[in-house]
Amino acid sequence: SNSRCIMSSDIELISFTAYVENAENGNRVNLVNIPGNPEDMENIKIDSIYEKYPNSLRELFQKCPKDRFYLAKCWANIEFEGDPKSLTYAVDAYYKSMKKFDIRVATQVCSFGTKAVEKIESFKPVNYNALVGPYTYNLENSSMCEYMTKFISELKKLQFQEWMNNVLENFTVLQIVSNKDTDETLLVMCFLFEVSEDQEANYSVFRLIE
Ligand code: G9O
Repeated sequence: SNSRCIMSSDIELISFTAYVENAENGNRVNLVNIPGNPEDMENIKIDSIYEKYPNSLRELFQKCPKDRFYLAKCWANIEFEGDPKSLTYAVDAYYKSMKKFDIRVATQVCSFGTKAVEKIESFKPVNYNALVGPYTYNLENSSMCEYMTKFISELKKLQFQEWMNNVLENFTVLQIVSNKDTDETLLVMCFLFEVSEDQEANYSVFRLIE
């Protein structure tokens, strides 16, 4: 499809945000913020990114409809401050579908192309009793695991952005949304990261093609 939305024929991303909140003053800083309808979207060959992800990505692409694979290159804003004890790291992601199902969201953090940690969450459609869609699926305030929070705080200690970006070359995130009952893959998001130079989270989104 020519749509500029991060979507498949089964489900659509409304937004994806990773953020840090400071309990002392209520400040919230977005590390990463991706809208479901980015301003621009180009195609990129999925072959060019396989090495950064587990082999499961190649297997998924081979067996699934090709309309559901996306790459988000993120320039993360890590210019947040605060006592580590009062910082909480979390993710919000919202999805929308005309179809009604329970979804499973598997978020894998990968190091050198190998899965390091994985979080699996399930969501029911909101407006469960509505006879017609759309239905929304709300992954909200999902705390990041210790692996991620340590990774980000260690990254921040590096003296130069170039060093941070060198570390981030070997760090990726893979998020797979599937139908919880049938296991059908609904949407796949591959994330790559650099650090932002202007205290603002930026992104480019690509459609992944054969
Ligand atoms: C500079 C790097 C910024 C990274 C931003 C984080 C992106 C969102 C990934 C969150 C995944 C968390 C999964 C988890 O907690 N797994 O256990």
